Amino acid sequence: MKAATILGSALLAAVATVHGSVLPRDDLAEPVALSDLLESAKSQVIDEVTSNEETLRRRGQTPACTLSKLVFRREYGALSRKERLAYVNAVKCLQGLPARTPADVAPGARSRFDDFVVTHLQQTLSIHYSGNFPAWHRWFVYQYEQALRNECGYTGYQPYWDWPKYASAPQDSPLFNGDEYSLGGNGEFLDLPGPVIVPPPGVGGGNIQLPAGLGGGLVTTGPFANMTVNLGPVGGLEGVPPGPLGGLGHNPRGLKRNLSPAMNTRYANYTTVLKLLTRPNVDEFRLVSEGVPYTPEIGPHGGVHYTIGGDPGGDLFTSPGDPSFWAHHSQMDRMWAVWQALGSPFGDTRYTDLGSGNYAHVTWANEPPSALTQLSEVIDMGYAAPSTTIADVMSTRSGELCYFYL
Ligand SMILES: *[C@@H]1O[C@H](CO)[C@@H](O)[C@H](O)[C@H]1NC(C)=O
Ligand SMILES: *[C@@H]1O[C@H](CO)[C@@H](O)[C@H](O)[C@H]1NC(C)=O
Ligand SMILES: [Cu+2]
Repeated sequence: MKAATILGSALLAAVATVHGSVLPRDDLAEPVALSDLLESAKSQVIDEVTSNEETLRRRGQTPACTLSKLVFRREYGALSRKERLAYVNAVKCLQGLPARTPADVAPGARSRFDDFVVTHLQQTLSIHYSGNFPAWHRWFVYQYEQALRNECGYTGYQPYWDWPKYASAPQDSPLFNGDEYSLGGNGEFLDLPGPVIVPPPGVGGGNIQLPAGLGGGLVTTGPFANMTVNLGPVGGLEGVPPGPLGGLGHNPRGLKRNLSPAMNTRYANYTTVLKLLTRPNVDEFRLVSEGVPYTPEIGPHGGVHYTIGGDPGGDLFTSPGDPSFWAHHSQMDRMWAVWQALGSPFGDTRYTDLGSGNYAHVTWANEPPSALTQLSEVIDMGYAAPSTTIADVMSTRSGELCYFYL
């Protein structure tokens, strides 16, 4: 049976599950429909790469992405201890390499790791709630993975954080349990009230009260205990004063986290993921993924950023300065890549359509009103890495890219 056929029926079954109110009774138990969708997406991608390869070879051309070159990013907990340690050591290596960002651009940038933080920080207001958001972050994560591999000898791929898997206790997950194979533990428990999100200046909306986390203080366990954060914060959480030079100055301080099962459960459970993957078009996909502007419905994107919380994790601008950012955004990219693959039996518009809703423009939630984002738009990596265009990264099997997710 062709994967497309299997896919079609699995997708219809999953949609029927969602619309027929037979939703999973427990948001924390993996629904069968979800594993069907994930399997279908994978078969679809393998079919696509195979047939594309055959077509090109018949024309005497050499395909860039072939089945033997296709690599799979894996869930953090699915990596062996040795693999997790190799990843952690590569991140530490990047934090030890000299920055390429000139000191007059960002005196706070002290490492190659910081180069990526600067690139994100400088563009925050044009790469979130905008048409380039998914593609921009796809290339950002890919280039970080490339830096780990090419500059730090890492031989694996960027692992992802399967949000719902650990939703009831992220602090006990392989990512955050604080053992030597984790990305460091939670911050010390400070018994703080729930954090309050403050929208960036010039952007609409009021403050949003979030549920309390289980930490708030310095990370004291695992490989990133006592890690120094150099850049930011810019602002974003009430009561966290901004750093010098709009966050680009040197502001050394310890990494803080505020891991929150309440946030994770509320914003990124299995129901959320199933809902996300069954959205019929990109505008609806984005509204689930990033939430409804200026409401407490902040979607799994924001929900998981504030599941990490703390400093710089709770700062929209400087969040890539927490090493767990990359596993979160790898999962963001996984959701997009899987959703794209699930559209194939109905045509391939998911690889070209940037939508037309509020999140499809060049400004943050189309405020002030602006043009629709174009596929030809450049994705600027600043001093961190080479730039590209949105069109080049619309598929994880196009241009330089040749990966998918297990
Ligand atoms: C972190 O720093 C504190 C205080 O400087 C020190 O007591 C502790 O041993 C350090 N922990 C690690 C894991 O390096
Ligand atoms: C699970 O996620 C859905 C959609 O994001 C949300 O409406 C629901 O309240 C969440 N469940 C729990 C137990 O928080
Ligand atoms: Cu971002």
